[in-house]
Amino acid sequence: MIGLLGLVSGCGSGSDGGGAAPASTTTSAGGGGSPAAGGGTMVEVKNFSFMPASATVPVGGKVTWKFDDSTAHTVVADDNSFSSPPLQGGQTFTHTFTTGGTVKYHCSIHPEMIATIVVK
Ligand SMILES: [Cu+2]
Repeated sequence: MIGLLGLVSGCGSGSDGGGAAPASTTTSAGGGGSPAAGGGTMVEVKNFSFMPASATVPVGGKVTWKFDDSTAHTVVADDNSFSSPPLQGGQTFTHTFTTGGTVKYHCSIHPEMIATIVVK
């Protein structure tokens, strides 16, 4: 039997307006290198906050942060299990969560920007 892995997050609201940036960031972290097209959870970094501030992903799930603010932000786990460089202007950063638990993270440039990923 083939489990129907959800195309859950499908197409958002249509009027998204010109996302022209080709997300061809060279990831250093080995592996597949397919752009985070299928699946995964998107967190927007905008207006000095993470939206949603708490996101839930399954173990093995991917979270992609999209940096849509006019100033650079980072995504850094409080336990330093992952971190991004400063990003902005529509750039993205993806991390795969392989262990269950609650991961708190923040922006190292603006420490008041905090949020949580729940992995289960
Ligand atoms: Cu920031």
